[in-house]
Formats: sequence, structure tokens, C-alpha cells
Amino acid sequence: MIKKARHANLALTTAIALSMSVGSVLAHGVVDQSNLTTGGAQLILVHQPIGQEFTPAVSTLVGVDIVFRGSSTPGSDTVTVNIRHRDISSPILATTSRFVDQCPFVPPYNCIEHFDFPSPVTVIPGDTYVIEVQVTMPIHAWQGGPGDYPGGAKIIQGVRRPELPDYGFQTYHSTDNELEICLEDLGVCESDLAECTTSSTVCRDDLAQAGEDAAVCVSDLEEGRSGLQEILRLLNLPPGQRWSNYACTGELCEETTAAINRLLGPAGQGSRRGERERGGRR
Ligand SMILES: [Ca+2]
Repeated sequence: MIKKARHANLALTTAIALSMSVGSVLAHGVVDQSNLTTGGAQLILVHQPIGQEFTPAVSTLVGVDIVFRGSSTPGSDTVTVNIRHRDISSPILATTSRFVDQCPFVPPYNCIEHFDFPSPVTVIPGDTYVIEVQVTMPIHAWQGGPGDYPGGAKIIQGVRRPELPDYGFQTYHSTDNELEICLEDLGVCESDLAECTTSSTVCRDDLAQAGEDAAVCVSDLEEGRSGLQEILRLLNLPPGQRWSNYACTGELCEETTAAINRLLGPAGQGSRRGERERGGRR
């Protein structure tokens, strides 16, 4: 889980330029919530408003998969996917549409179709959101096989049906935004360290929190959300360079420094260290 450092009582300058967009890690993002099903289905057209609730674990949503059931009705139709907060009648937060061909009426009788949203949607982890699917013809059926997705219920004709198996779906989040948050944490942490004096208790608390957040953040990256190259680029560190400008004291900060240096890999020649320190932070 990504944590974002909050330091309202400190005047901060972010040491690292963070406004650039970070390169895409995966074309479709990374799966957050998943309920892939193989059982029965409901024809979407006759069950609208039809939807599936989900509970994101992370703060971004960039796309969804919808699992359609094999249909004996040939053709294709425009499928619209809307995201709403808490209730299927609430305002649309994001929408996307595209043609989807009939899911073939042959084994395994299901098709996973991906829908990307035009831009990342910011969501609140732990809150309930609704994926609504709209069609215009009786071609597509939404797979709602056996099994319970614990983070929400299906919605049929506008009514929550928690007693029924959930519809098949997956949600995707962006590692890009999370990486930016992570880098921001690291930058805030370093700014705090630069600006604080040891006489301030508030400051020391903030430093501890910032160090903890940054450690969590680095640990997330180590778990596979690759952002190492971006970190190296933003820190202007070549591979093999140490994190040498981290004027940090205390156990948490030491852990964070160690975590960053683990990310940076084995120590290199360090030829740019002096140059970097003379130049100061950007
Ligand atoms: Ca459920």
C-alpha cells in the first residue's frame, strides 16, 4: 500500500522536480481488484441499469476488464463502461465506449474485454465504486458465475443483489501515479531533513513519519512496481551510485537510506559523488 506523507506544518520545497509524467509501466496498468468468473450470465440490455460494485485497494483506476458470456446472437455493439462512486445512480466519474464483437457461443463461452479510461481516475481506497455497463442491443451478456467477490455486490435493474454471485470484472490501477506519490514522499522527506532543526519536536515527528512513508514507498517499489529507472533519473544518479545526500539521522531514516541504496544496487565507482555534493540539490 502506498502512503503519502503529510507535512502541513513545515514549509517545504520539493527537492526533486516531480511534475513530469513518469513513463508507462504497463499498457493497461496493473490489476487491483479481480473477480473472473466462468458461470452463468445476464443479458445486459434487459437488466440495465446493471453494474458491479468494487472496492479499490489503491488510489488510481485506469481501466477495467468485463467478462462477457458467449452469445448466440451474432453482431457487435457499442459497450459503454461508467464508473460511479458508491451508487449506480450517482454521477459518472469516468466513462469509455467501444465496439465489442459477439463473444463466441463456443467453449469456454466467455470473453474478457478490456476498457481503458481516457485519463486515470482518482479513487479512495476502501470506498465502494460501481462499474456500470451499458449496451444498445441484446448481444452481450455479463458473466456472473459462481463465487463471491467480497468487495461489493452486483446490481441488476438498479437494485443491489448481494445474495447473488458477482459479475466478472477486473480493475486496473496505474503505477505511474503511485510512483509520483512515492517520489514525492522521498522528496518531502529530504526537504524536511534539510529544513528542520533538532529543537523542534513537531519537526522530529514529521521526520519520523516522512522516513516511515518513504520506507513503505521504497518497499512497494522493491515488491515489483518498477520505478527504479525513474528514481535514478530524477535523482540524477547513475546506476551503482549511492544515495549520498541524505542527511538523515535516526533509525527510520537509516532504514530508508538503506532501502534506497538497495534499490540503487551495488556501489559503483562513485565518480560523480563529489560533483553531486558540490552542486547541491535541484
Ligand atoms: Ca459480493
